[in-house]
Amino acid sequence: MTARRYLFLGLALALASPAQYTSGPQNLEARRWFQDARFGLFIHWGVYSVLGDGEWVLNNRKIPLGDYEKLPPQFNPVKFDAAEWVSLAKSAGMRYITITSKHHDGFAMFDSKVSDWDIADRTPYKKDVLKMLAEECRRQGLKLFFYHSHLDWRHPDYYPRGRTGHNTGRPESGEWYRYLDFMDAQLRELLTNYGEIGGIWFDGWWDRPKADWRLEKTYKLIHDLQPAALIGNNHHQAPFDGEDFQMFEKDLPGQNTAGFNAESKIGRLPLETCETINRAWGYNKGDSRHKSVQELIHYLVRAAGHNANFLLNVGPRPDGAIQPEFVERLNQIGAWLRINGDSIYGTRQGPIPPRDWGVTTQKGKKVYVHVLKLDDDVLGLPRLPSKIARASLLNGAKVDFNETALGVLLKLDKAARDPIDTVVVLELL
Ligand code: H79
Repeated sequence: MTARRYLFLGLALALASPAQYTSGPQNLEARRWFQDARFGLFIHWGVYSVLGDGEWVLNNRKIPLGDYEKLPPQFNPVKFDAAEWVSLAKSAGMRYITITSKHHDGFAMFDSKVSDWDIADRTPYKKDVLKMLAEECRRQGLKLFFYHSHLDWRHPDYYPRGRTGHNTGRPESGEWYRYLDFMDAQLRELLTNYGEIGGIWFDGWWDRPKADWRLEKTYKLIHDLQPAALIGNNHHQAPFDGEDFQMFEKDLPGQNTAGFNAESKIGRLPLETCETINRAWGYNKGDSRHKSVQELIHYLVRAAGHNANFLLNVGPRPDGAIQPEFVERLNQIGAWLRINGDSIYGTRQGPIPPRDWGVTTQKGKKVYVHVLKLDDDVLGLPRLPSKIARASLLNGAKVDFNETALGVLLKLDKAARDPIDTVVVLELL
């Protein structure tokens, strides 16, 4: 092609394609904050919690909507204490909370004026729990994000239906764009009435991957209302235009053990991975397979080594209490972070990519080598970008090392190692 033709093609493309999203300084600053934060609390809480069988119960048990509508009158979380939840997150070392404003059942956990399918109108509790949490987060210095489901198993205008939510007894009709208007109206409420919000964590796009979700309009609404709010969408694809972070469900970036992430190409945005403590997101009373503290810390450390945040989930009970198995684990992770936090907060992925033995993180000239698994008393590393000035454990104890043209050997005697994570600090020249 001639240069003129290229120019013409370029012009045509520029005119045909909508303006690309460019994030402004407040948003870029919020992204840096987000990456530095590294650890957040995910909360799945809704009227489904009453049944204690996870957040998918409406769909899984094929409950007719008329029956499901009997749940809100039973949802009365008299033990809910926003200060207690936020303190728990804080003592776990978490820097933000992401809570379900609306899950796939469509129930708004806030006082929505555009629907009566919400906590204020349908439950004896009546209070707006998101408002209480937003105020408490501000008081205690945590950021609050909202998980918001695109997918809606109850709204009559969520039509044509997607892959799920077919057995709730809705008429087979509806106005798709009216549904999108409704969703935008609720998002406007969430970004207007709760002060500064960390961002929106979308889910459920995958229910109708071919639908016109009008994301551009929705994303613009959010960014116009709050330029610093970060948008992420759990669509399991490479990031779309207008998004500010990329998340991975139940997998580290690049992995696909849970089967959701076959198409999740890693983009250039800040990354986050989310995981449950037992197997359920929403409260599941029969699920007692809780991951150990060590497993959860390893997940946090490996996430940081993949340059990703870790969003760890709890599903509170319908009465507002968080079960002791969760509380215990969160407190123990917090105790670990109070000692080892320098190697996690404010770091980015280190110079050596994730390995079987562990990962590296980095902050300035400090490389943190997280040794999670080691059979011998020495660990061999490939050459680093510059020479090592000093090697020590986080508590200051010296670590012997041998640096050659081939790489670095660290001497890590069993007695000096930590059963969870031996963190070696390499200060580079
Ligand atoms: O909120 C939690 C879950 O309820 C939600 N995301 C987390 C954070 C979630 N929804 N769905 N899933 C997780 C997994 C869904 C899997 C399937 Fe499908 C939906 C299997 C079949 C329909 C998506 C669409 C995967 C295949 C097709």
